[in-house]
Amino acid sequence: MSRLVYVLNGPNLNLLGKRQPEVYGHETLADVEKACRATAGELKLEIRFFQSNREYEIIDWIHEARETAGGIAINPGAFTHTSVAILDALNAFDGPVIEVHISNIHKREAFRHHSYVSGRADGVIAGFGTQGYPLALQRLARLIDTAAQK
Ligand code: CA2
Repeated sequence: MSRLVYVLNGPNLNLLGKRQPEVYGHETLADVEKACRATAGELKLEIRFFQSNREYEIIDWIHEARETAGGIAINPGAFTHTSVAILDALNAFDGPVIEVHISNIHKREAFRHHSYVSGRADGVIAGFGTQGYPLALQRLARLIDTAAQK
């Protein structure tokens, strides 16, 4: 299985570290990408790191990942709670998928408690702050290694 992992980020995550630090912390998305690249290096993973405010772009990256990648880490942002289209795209991806949320969505408003993406994700990380991203990569590396041994 490919050791390429897509790290996908949904709408408004480009504002990370710039607004609402009480909810999402002080780290920017560039900081998150840097941390992911460091962890990926340790795990011998290659990563492609993307953010978009457009649902179709996230779907297109998932389709691209079908051809190239061994795993996906995804923070779908608010599309988590609305997007059957992203769920459908993930259902067409064969490798492991880890869903990441910076905040603990279960401690927040009721409309954030349901995730369409969780219907496909092999694991969900929520409320670990931006530390959740490197943790997701650790889990993906383990799942990719295990699949390679079979
Ligand atoms: O906790 C998460 O990671 C979320 O996926 C973030 C989404 C939210 O809609 C989900 O319910 C939970 C929102 C991302 C917006 O990020 C911002 C960051 C800084 C300032 C404003 C928005």
